[in-house]
Order: sequence, then C-alpha cells, then structure tokens
Amino acid sequence: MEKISLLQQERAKYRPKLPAIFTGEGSVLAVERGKTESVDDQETVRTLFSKTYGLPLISFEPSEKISLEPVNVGVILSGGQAPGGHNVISGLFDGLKALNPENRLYGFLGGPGGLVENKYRELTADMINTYRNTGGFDIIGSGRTKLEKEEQFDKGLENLKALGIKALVIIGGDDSNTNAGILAEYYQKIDAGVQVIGCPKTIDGDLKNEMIEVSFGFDTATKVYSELIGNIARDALSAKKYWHFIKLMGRSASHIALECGLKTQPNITLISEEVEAKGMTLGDIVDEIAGTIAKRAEKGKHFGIVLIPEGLIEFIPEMKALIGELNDVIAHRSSELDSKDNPDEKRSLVSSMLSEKAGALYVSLPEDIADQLIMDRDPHGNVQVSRIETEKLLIEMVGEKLKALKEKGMYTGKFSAQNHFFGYEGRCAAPSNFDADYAYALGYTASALIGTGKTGYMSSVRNLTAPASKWIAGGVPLTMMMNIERRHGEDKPVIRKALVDLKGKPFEMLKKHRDQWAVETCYVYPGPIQYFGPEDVTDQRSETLTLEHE
Ligand code: FBP
Repeated sequence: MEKISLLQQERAKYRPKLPAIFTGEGSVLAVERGKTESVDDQETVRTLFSKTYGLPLISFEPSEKISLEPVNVGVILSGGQAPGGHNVISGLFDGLKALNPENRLYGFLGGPGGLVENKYRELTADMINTYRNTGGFDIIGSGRTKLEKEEQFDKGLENLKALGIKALVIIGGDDSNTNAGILAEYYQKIDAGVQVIGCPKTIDGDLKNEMIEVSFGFDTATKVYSELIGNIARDALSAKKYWHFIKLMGRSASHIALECGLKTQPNITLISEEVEAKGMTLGDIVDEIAGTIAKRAEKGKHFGIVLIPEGLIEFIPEMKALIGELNDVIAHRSSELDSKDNPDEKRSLVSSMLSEKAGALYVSLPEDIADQLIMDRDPHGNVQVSRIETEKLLIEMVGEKLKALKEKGMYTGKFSAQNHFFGYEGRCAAPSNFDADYAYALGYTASALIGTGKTGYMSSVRNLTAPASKWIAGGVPLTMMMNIERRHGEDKPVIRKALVDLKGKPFEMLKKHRDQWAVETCYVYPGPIQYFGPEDVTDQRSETLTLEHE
C-alpha cells in the first residue's frame, strides 16, 4: 500500500462543511433571480452568445425528494494547480451520487486536451476517497490546452457521446471559464444535449466579481506563502544582515502580494496595479526601495523584507510597451529568431526588430532578463512571468542605486540581499479548512446545477465570511462576467479579470500602514496552516475576503 503521512491519514477523516441547502433530506429546486447582462459590451456579447446570453442568476430552494434519471458527467481540471481541486471533484461526486447513486463521473486526463484526445478514467468511490482533502490535481492531472476551436468542440462531443456524458464540469481560471462559456454556447446551438458548468479556480485570486467572492486555492496558497515570509522575516530580524526580496506568484493581479503583505507586515509590498496607475518606471521603483533601505540604515537596520508581485514587470508602463512589441515579434518573426542559437546575436536581432524606445530599454536590461523576456509564451499568449527573475533584477538595480547614493554621501549602510520566489510551494498544499469546505461546496453546487438542467453557468457559493451553513449556493451565467478585450490582435469575449482595486479596503489598509511598516519593524508571524484546534484559527478567512466584506 502507498505510504501516506500521519497528517494525511487524519485529514482524510475531515468532512467538509456544506451550505445548509445541501444538508437536508430532500432535493433542491433552482430558483431564477432575474435576467442578467454582461459586465460590458452588452450588444456584442449578446450577439456572440445568442443561446446563453442574459440567463438568470440561480439560487436553490429545498424541495421534496425528486428522482432523476441516471446521468454520466465529465470533469476537467484546467490550468495551474490550486489547493482544493480534489475537493471540488469529491463534492461533485458526492452531489451526483446523492442525486442518483447510479450517476457516474469520468475525469478527462491532463487538462482540456484529455477531452479532445479521449483520455479519461472513471472516478470511483474508492479512488475519490484516497484524494479527499488532499492538495494537488494529480487525481486526473491538469493542462493548459486552450479549448477554442470548433474541431476541438466536435471531437470532444464525439468522445462525450461515446461515454454517454450529458454534462461537463470545467474547473479553471478566467481563460478556462471563458472557454467553458463558448463551449456551452456551441453545444446549445448545435443541440448537442451536453450541459457545461464552470468552477472558479486559481491561487491568483483574480477570478472574482460581484457574484464570485473568491476563487478556491487563494486562501491556502497565501497562508503557505505568509508562513514562509513570516519565517524569513524572523530570520532577518535575528541575523540583521540581509534584505530579502521575495517574488510571489500571481501572473497578473497582485492579490497574493497584497494578502501576504497584510498578513505579515513586511517593509515593502509592491502592488503592480498601483505602479501602473502612477505610471512608475523601473527606475522609480528602484528609487523607492533604495530610499526605504537608506532610511532603515540611518536607524542601524540593515535588513528588511520586500514583496514583489510576479506580474510587476507587465504593469510598468515602459516594460508593458516593450512586452507588447516583443509579443508581436515572437508571434510573427519566430522563424528568424529561431535561426539564431547564439544568445548575443539573438538579443541584438530582437532589439533591431523593436522601435527605438523599446529597443533602447531592451538592451539596457541585464542579459538574463532580456533572454527571459523572449522565452515562449503560454498557450493563452501570456508571458511566462513566473520565469522572469524580477527579484534578481531589482536586487541588482537597487544595489547600483545604493552604490551611487553612497558615493554622494547619502547612504552609509551595507546592502546584502537574498532572493526568493514563492509559487509552487503553495499551489499543491493540503487545502486549509476554508478551501476544503469551499471547494467541496463548489463541486456540490455544480452537481445541483447539473441536476436542475442548467448550462452556461459558473458554480457560485457566496456569503463566505459567515459560517459554512449560511453560505449561499447558486449559479452565475458565464456570459454575465464577460466583456470584449483585444487578444492577439483580435476582439474576443473574455471573462473580466479582477485586478487589485486601488479604492478597495484591502489596499486602503496597506496604504494606511505601509510608511510605518517600512521604517519600523512590525513583522507578524502567521505560522503554518492549522487543520485541528480552535475554530477561529483553523477556519480563519483571508484578510482580503474579511476586509472586502466589512
Ligand atoms: P492559473 O491562472 O491557471 O490558475 O495559474 C496560476 C499560476 O499559478 C500563476 O500564478 C503563474 O504565473 C502560473 O500559474 C504559472 O504556470 P505554469 O506553472 O504553468 O508555468
């Protein structure tokens, strides 16, 4: 038998909490709560989604036990791992079995590609039981294949039909749920008889809106990173000799950095959205960090903590323009680039293909960073920001700046830095109680949407700062979250990404305290996630969720 840790053995016994609507003896009925509109570009989105536009919001009401015909359901995990994925699947499985014990669940392997390539496995009770409350997506694996072409939809349908599958659940971020919406529309249009339901996943926390309070995985991942940041902060305070530059995952939005900043109170928390709003250059950011280091040095403090959001580079206006030009070069002139093996030659070819301004910036960057900026894009066309070492770039540039300040007699300290990148450390952690409960409830809700015949919906569970019994389960039309954005030179309907709201309470809180946290030493040490013990510790909500609900 496979060896599992003692914690995993205990954790397997945990029964996730559910909203009260799902704990009664009977069934549930879907209640329609009025028609919806997309968040923007209503006319265009309406035209593109003639079958699924304007669907009503759904909530559930208890009803007598209803007996339903057995149904086969498929599930896909899409994109980056997030703690709680296995619980969405176990919630979906339990919900389906409660609807009819004959219901069957199939998992497509390795992400959306598994649907097209017909790679699947049936998920049985024995299998599900070994994955309850565990981290990871390994029960069926994940992938980043983009489901967007009709040939893929048709091939997928053929495979679904062969397995008798009548409903498909896609667990993913904004891009994957956009594609879920497009698939739902297509299957409705051709009368395929397959429902499509999405579930909000991503540690980045950027799939949220009025109806989706948070994506699952954010809570656990930020708790893991905050534990590590707290440990490093205590080391910094003990040794008093290093500045730690810590890059935190979150491809685009800075929710993870903001949450960890609020939890641990480091000296500097950069927020990409603020950098963009203020039109800051790389030089401005470096000046700001160097200024804080110099101020602390005056007080004899030659140590500190800087949090850097992973997506920072794309929010610095001059870098954004450069990346935009690089994207075009990579998309349209890749064969010319591929013909150069020598990195020096490649860099000089790239700079010759850029505008004067972007070319000058490109050649001014350290070589490592210049090389990282021209690495392949992901299947959605995104720069792979997790592979760009912004933390090292900043250390290098801040070091130079401090040297210059020293020469002018404006800095007398010594600067010694360590770099860190936290991302993969948190994506597959065992879900916190919150994520275990929330993810399970999302899966269970998806089964209720299937049972009530819905398609084109995202599973939604709200009122999340209240105890789980008071959570409100329902469905939000995928089209309601969409607007039109320019992608790869074309206007496309996409689910709008939630960036950090600079007028929101979480950012306001950081702003209120950051000057004090910069020069004084106010570190907080959150410690590891607790799975057992007093509920206010085990079930604590993220700072972001709590402040947003105040
Ligand atoms: P999703 O948006 O798919 O949830 O992925 C989030 C994320 O963890 C980002 O924070 C990170 O930039 C990216 O995935 C890294 O992905 P990969 O490991 O595939 O390079």
